[in-house]
Amino acid sequence: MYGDSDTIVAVASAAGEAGIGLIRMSGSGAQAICRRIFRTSGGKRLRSLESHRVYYGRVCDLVTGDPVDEVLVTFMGSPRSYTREDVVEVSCHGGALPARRVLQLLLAAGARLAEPGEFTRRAFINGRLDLAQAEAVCEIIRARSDAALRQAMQQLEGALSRRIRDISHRVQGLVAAIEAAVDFPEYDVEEISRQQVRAGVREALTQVRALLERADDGRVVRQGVRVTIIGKPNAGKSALFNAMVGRDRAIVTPVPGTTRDVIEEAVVVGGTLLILADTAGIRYTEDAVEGQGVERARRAAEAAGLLLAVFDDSRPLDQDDLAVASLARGRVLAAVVNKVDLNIQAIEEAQLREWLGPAPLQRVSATSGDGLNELLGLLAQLCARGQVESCGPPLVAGARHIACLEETATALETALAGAEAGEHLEVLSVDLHEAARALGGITGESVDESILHRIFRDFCIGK
Ligand SMILES: Nc1nc2c(ncn2[C@@H]2O[C@H](COP(=O)(O)OP(=O)(O)O)[C@@H](O)[C@H]2O)c(=O)[nH]1
Ligand SMILES: [Mg+2]
Repeated sequence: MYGDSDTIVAVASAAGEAGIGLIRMSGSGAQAICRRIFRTSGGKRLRSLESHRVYYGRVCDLVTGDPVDEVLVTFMGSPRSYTREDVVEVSCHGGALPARRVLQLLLAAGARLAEPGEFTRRAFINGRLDLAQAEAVCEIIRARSDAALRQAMQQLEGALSRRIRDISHRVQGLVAAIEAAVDFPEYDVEEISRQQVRAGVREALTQVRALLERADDGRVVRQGVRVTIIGKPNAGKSALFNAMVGRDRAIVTPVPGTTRDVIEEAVVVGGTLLILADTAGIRYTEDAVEGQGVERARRAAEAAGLLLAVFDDSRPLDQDDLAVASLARGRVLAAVVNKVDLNIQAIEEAQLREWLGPAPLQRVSATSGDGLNELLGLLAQLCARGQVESCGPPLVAGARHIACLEETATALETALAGAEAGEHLEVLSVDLHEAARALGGITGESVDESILHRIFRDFCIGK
């Protein structure tokens, strides 16, 4: 179908001052439109562009012919391009104006402004990427840690798609076997088929469940884990937060109740993105402003995937510590005994362990840095165990895949229960068709326009 679409154009580089600006154009008219505004360094118009060649020259005004910017033009002829259509990329000088001027000229010369994600959408429509791969493009752009980038790259290279197709082939094989049995009942293959179906469905179900388990880890990798630091006033929460973030982001003071709002920073630990949140101290208070801070700390603790409960080793445990411990108990957490540099050892650790249950405990000094690396290592371990929940609303991609996989699992479970209950093969076939359809939603073989619209609307323009 590529070849007769209209020609879209957009600025693909980020706005603002930069070395280079990139304008991208795709569609059957890309070459002709580009030639209208491009002149070689000798001032000539080109009669045609050769595929996969770079041309040096100028972009000139359509009406006056005045030079607008010095550029490099790359032409990638269909189907050897990102969209499989003819693609032209114009590299101009960076900064706010040049790219915008080139864009305006290309629009005036006959291109249309691309919608967000429209290039990738065309790559999908033209069969260059499947839907899971197209979504990976968006995730690569958004990746905030090495682990997230690696995962998105694997998805782009088709790791997820291959697994899905594998399962899909298995399910379709079962459907075919059932249809054969139903079409040739005289061969009495019914019983054999039923066993074959049971075994096949079980294997497919195992594969789907394995993917679902990994999907949760994937969510953690992509979106990071919210780690909330709680503790009574002056336990050293802000000092610890700063030490972990590596600079003085939160205000540290000897006056209790200084941190009244929740402060957040992202750090990458062991390849996982942690969203660290510093909170106000937890204690009973009559100060209205500080009271609000305490309330917010409680809410931040509730939203956390992992809690860091900080206790001050220079003071004996008290009622405020008990309040902190009860908030933390039963959650995924690391207990931190802080200010070990003072060597006061006022905390009775047995008591603390009793309050907290089986949480790991790490002794640190936020000011000297003692024990900090061990603490980070501990956090990385806790995240890697996969018990922690990721933060934030799940990205469309991840959530969509999980929903499709869950639908698949449900359909397979129904088929399996049916097979075990001696249900007619035709009935099982309906469930298997449903499973195959749900799987196809991930790779985009069976997906409707509204879903495509939702996916690509979240892309940036020019991608
Ligand atoms: N000696 C020592 N002092 C600390 C340590 N951590 C924090 N402090 C001090 O304890 C006080 C309270 O720290 P801050 O981080 O503001 O506590 P928050 O109320 O829990 O945020 C400040 O005076 C810090 O300098 C530590 O590890 N060792
Ligand atoms: Mg503080």
